[in-house]
Amino acid sequence: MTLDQVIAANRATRQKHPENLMARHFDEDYFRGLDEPSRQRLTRIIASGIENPDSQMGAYAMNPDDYDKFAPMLDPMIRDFHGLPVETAIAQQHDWDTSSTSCDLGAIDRRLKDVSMRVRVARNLSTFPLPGAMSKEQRVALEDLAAAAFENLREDALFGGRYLSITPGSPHEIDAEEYDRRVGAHQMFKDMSGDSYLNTAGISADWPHGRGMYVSKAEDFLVWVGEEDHLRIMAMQRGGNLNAMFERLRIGLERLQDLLPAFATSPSYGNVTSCPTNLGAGMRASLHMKLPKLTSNGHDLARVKREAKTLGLAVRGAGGEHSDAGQDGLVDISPSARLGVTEMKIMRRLYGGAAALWEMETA
Ligand code: DAR
Repeated sequence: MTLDQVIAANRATRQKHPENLMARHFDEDYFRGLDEPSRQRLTRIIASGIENPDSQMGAYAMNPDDYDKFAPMLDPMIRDFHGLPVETAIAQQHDWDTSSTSCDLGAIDRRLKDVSMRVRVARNLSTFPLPGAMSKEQRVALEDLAAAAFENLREDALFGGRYLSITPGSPHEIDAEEYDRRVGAHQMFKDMSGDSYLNTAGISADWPHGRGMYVSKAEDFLVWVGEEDHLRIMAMQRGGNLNAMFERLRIGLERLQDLLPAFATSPSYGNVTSCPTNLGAGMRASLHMKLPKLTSNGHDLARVKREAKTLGLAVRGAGGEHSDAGQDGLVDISPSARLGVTEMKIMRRLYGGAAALWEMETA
């Protein structure tokens, strides 16, 4: 796209889609003032928000240093999304001390002792471009690095398992039937090549090369390779004890950190991720709850979204982004903030928010 086409597209999007944060914060003078190589580089970062005007954020970083190099454009969008004041310095902190607080939903109500819970962190290796700018060879090289690291976990008491690749010809390749089964079990990620946002960002390019998933024998520890970030490391379980799940993730993350090149981080934004919505802790913690009263039996999420927002929570269907509520009003709730909050703050917010929604549901 030419300079004038980018400017014209963003002027139109600002009118029709005010929620598109990239268009909202697009600074025409800043963009004109860049040299041509920088303008081309920034155009790739914001291409998804230009081609998909209904985007929420509208940008994906292509290289770990994009957030620092293009801070005049990206920082205002990041602060707007994460609710951070313009005048304060951002300095992401981390706290994984699960012994400091007890968050067991089963202790609130026995009906909450067996909910589906998941917590994941996004990590990118500092030695590669981010997924939007990787070549097919780089995607496969990164997968090979990850698979070699997983070999060290195969016989581990807590995390022993196997790597399942969907790269054609990989020594770990699984067939289409097992891939579909793992997607149906909400373990493996779906075919990304149908996602317009990821396609225009280049993140789904070369599908399915360089993609796969490590899964523990207990199926309570998974690592996605080559999805929206290089790695999505997650713990999951049915239960109510958030502490045990976070602790398993903490230990698993540390094991992988010792086996891989350094993760990409920023002094301000903490863990560097493809999408600015995941910066900071890079963490999405969620659980599924049946809230038939608050969702009018799953037919209307307006009230539960409104109530959840006051608790710092986002609500979506149990089938993932852009899905509807399930049977009996089954919804996925998760803390919205990921930047400027620690891992333990996220765990406490999920626990407290779930307890408050349950109280409204059962009042
Ligand atoms: N298409 C992106 C989605 C932002 C949040 N979800 C992610 N990163 N999976 C948008 O800007 O709307």
